[in-house]
Amino acid sequence: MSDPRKAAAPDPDDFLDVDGSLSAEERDIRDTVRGFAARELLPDVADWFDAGTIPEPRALAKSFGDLGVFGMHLDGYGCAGASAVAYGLACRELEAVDSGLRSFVSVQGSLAMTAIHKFGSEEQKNAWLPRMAAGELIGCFGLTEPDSGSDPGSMRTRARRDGSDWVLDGTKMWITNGSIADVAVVWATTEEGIRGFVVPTDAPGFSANTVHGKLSLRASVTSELVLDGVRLPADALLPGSSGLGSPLSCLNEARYGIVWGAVGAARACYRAALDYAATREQFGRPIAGFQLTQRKLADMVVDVNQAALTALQLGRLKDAGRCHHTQVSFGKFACVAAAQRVAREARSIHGANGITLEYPVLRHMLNLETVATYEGTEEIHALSLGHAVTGISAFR
Ligand code: TGC
Ligand code: FAD
Repeated sequence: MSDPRKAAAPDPDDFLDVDGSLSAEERDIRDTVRGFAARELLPDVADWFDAGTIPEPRALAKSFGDLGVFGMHLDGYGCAGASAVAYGLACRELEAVDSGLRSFVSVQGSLAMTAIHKFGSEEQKNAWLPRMAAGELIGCFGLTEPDSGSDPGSMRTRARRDGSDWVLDGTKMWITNGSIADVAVVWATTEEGIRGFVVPTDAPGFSANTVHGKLSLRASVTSELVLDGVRLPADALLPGSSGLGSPLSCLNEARYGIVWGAVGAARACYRAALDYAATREQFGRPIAGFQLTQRKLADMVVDVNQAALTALQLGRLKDAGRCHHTQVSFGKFACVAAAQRVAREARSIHGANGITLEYPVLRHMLNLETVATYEGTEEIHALSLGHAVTGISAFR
């Protein structure tokens, strides 16, 4: 038995040495994305959040493409074919900067590209995926509608056949990257149930309106998509898509990335709070020396590390082909809630400074409101877990 007194003191930034079990290749990917994020994203992200937009989304897409993170977990068609853990690490490092930036990558790779990769024809895959992986084309994923959020099965967007064409009518809402996208993967009801369509955004009848006034995920473009008699050739249909399970299976991929991303946001808030507590003095000493502050830091380091362990375990299960979608729900439910607690405590440790953009904590806290809402709200994932453990569905 090893002697715990001789073990090295834990690193406050990785208390349980979760990253110690990463392979050399996984560590390389982590360090590459972390370095990119520190150089290319962190210096500007507060300004982007303040402005409520990403000023040069095409340049950003190209940089993400060059970095190799778009669809990095997919095989072939210009994608990196990386492991689930490697993809998770990339999400973690991006979301440590801002949830909106991880979202850019999730929507492109885990949603739009995954839908084409899973359900597309060879022609569709060759036409879209290499250029999306390279960041030359931006994709979005339209599932949610104004009246169908948690219950996407109630969607009203319809696709009807007209000769060999398809004609799409409906409205999608809250669509990330909608108004900067070249291609939209749109889910619609047909006579055969829900199917997916690849819609070039320059198709006549397609328009996108940017949502303004968001107080969360401000460094991200969110849009309404309007489909007004959009006529598409027969080959716009994703031939392998069939039923609500098709879009939901794409969501699993994005939710998995969010599990890791939440760890990144939590870690960034915890680190900011540690730094601030060590230097901010009140009553003649650093606030880190007060018992109440230490309790907050203890809660935070536990939340960050438990969330990191959950993410890694899900990644290992996924790489072994054994990750069930309700286990992804477990991760989204647990890790996003942990990140919200950490962000809230970090904000309180920062006092008044914590409400400014000079520190990252309120920005993360506000972003996490979106992260807890999209890709299945906290309640939906609680019900998914409840269903899994009881066998009784309580959704309706
Ligand atoms: P239900 O009858 O339970 O399921 C219909 C079919 O789908 C299967 N299924 C799944 N398959 C794969 N993965 C999953 N996670 C699945 N969940 C269910 C299910 O087995 C069934 O298959 P079959 O063969 O029997 O037909 O459907 P329901 O209508 O009762 O709804 C279930 C519920 C509530 C869990 C689902 O609708 C849901 O997940 N709602 C939340 C909606 C949501 O998450 N929307 C996200 C939109 S995209 C987004 O937010 C992008 S944010 C940007 C970013 O990611 O950064
Ligand atoms: P509702 O479904 O109306 O829920 C409102 C409240 O009711 C929630 O608290 C919910 O948990 C609760 N509730 C609903 N049903 C139940 C139930 N059965 N039991 C208990 N409580 C329940 N969608 C896309 O398709 N593509 C995107 O790219 C995308 N990006 C987004 C980006 C942002 C910034 C945001 C905010 C959202 C995005 N979404 C996207 C939409 C997102 O997926 C939905 O907001 C989410 O699914 C919830 O739907 P809703 O907002 O309509 O809330």
